Parts: sequence; structure tokens; C-alpha cells
Amino acid sequence: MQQRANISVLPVPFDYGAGRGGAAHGPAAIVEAGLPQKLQSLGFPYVLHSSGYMPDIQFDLRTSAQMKNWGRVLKMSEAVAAATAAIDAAGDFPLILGGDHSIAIGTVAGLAERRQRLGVLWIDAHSDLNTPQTTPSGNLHGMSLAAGLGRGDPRFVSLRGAAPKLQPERTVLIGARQLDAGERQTIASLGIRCFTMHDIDRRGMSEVMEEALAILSGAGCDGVHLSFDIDSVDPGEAPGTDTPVRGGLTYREAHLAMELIHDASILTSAELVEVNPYLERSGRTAQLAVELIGSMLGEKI
Ligand code: 4U7
Ligand code: MN
Ligand code: MN
Ligand code: MN
Repeated sequence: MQQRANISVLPVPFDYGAGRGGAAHGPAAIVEAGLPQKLQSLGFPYVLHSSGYMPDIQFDLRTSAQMKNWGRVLKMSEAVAAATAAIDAAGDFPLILGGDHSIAIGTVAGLAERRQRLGVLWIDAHSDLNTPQTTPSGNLHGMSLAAGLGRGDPRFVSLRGAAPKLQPERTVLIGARQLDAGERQTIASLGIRCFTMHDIDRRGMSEVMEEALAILSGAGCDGVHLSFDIDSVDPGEAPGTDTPVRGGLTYREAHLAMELIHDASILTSAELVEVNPYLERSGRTAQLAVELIGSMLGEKI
């Protein structure tokens, strides 16, 4: 991102897209772990939005086996899309704090409003490419990237108008290590670039990120969104998350990825999702989130 841009921090206290509760408290945990102080110490002007833009979803009980709590996810997505689009239109850098990863249905829809060639860097143990037809769980946080790419229920796919919001050639995955059969098929048939943990093991994070960033730099993007799922990091470092998968990014690999993203100067927005402070006592996962945001903004450790 451009140095000195105004950062607009949008909390999304929402967890009905995940299989259990707790991630709704992620934004508060990340703020309490020192995000404002971090932004200040790095010299970024910032505003911290309240969650007052979120609609009342308590009594929306619309649900199905294939899309659990879809009514609540839809209402949240509409509000998040509107808030994200407004921040982007104002020329600020949207920094969205999740919440479970279903919030990306909203953020991507909001960003795509002004950016028809939006690139996305999806750092995650998973690919979140399930649809209501392929999902093994019915949890919408496993379907958010699919929705952005135009796959799934039309109410999500066409949120705020035109679909698809994303194109496969501007979509890059990093850190994948738990892909469902239907997701593998989608990656292959759409030709999405997916750097798995195997690739990172063999080639090293530095080379993998270099290639990933070169793909996005050369893809004619009119913006690049980072969607960082904290479960990409190894559960030893990031235990406070709903769907941990062993064999993840080390502390240093995660930071290096963020540092290289900063150095490429291509980001126009970012989100950090899936921190669930209910699953640990130490607060180390939220602390890690703050540190990683620091590296994304130019801190070198
Ligand atoms: B996350 C899963 F089956 N693929 O669809 C599913 F393994 O946002 C997990 O990346 C999804 O954390 C994880 O339920 C969603 C499962
Ligand atoms: Mn995810
Ligand atoms: Mn994940
Ligand atoms: Mn998860």
C-alpha cells in the first residue's frame, strides 16, 4: 500500500458462517492486543469504526443443511459490502477484522464495486471454494472465495449487482493443505494458481511469494486484496482458530510473506479473519494477528 494512506479499520463481529461460536470476538481481541498502538507507532493515520453498521441478525433464522445460517450471513454480507465500498470510495485503505471467513463474501463484493479487475491473495490452510453442492459441512466460511468467483447461491454470488466479482487469473492461493475433492476440481478447472504447503516446503516462502506477487502484478489488476486466514499459520503459533490444520506456516514464514507483500506495494485492502479468542487463554493468536498486520505495513522483524 502507499505509505501514509489513511487506514480505515472495520470490525466484523460475526461467526455464524463457522461451525462454532467465538470468532465474533476476534475484532475486539485484535484491538485489545494492540492494533491501534501498532498503527500509531508505524505512523499511519487510522480510524477505528464501531460495529454500529451491522444489522440486527438475532431473529433471522433462515438456514439450510447446505448453507447454515444463510439468512444471517446474507444480512451481514450486505452490510459489510456497503461499509467496505464506502471506505474504498473515500480513498482510505480498508483493513477488515473478522469474524469468520464468510465476511469475505461482503468485503470482496464491496471492493469489486469500484474494481472490476480486483486481484486477491488468499492465504489460508483451506481454499474456501466449496459450494452448496460440494460442502461437507454447510458452513459458509468454506464457500466465500467460491462466491467471489461466481459459484454458489445467486443471492451471495450477485450481492450488490454484477457477478462474478473475481476472475481466476487474478486469484492466488497460498498455504493450502486441506482441500476437499470439489475444491480441487474447481482449482484445476478454473486454472487458479495455488501454492500449497508442499510448494512452500520445496521452494521456500521467499520464492513462492515472489512468484505469487509477480502473477498479480502482471495480471492487470486495478487493486489487490489480501484475505489472510489466521489458520494458514501453524496451530502451534495460532491455536485460537476454528479449523486448525497441522503443518502450517511457521512464524517466520508468515511474517516473511507479509513483509514481501509490503515491499511489492500492490495492496489496496486487507482482511484478517478466523481469530477465535474463545479457544485459548493466552491471547497469542490475536497478538500474532497484530504483529502480522505490522509486517504487512512495513515493519521488519
Ligand atoms: B475457513 C471445510 F470441510 N473445507 O468447507 C468446509 F474442511 O474459512 C473447511 O478457511 C472450511 O476456515 C474452512 O467446511 C473455512 C472442511
Ligand atoms: Mn478461510
Ligand atoms: Mn481456513
Ligand atoms: Mn477456519
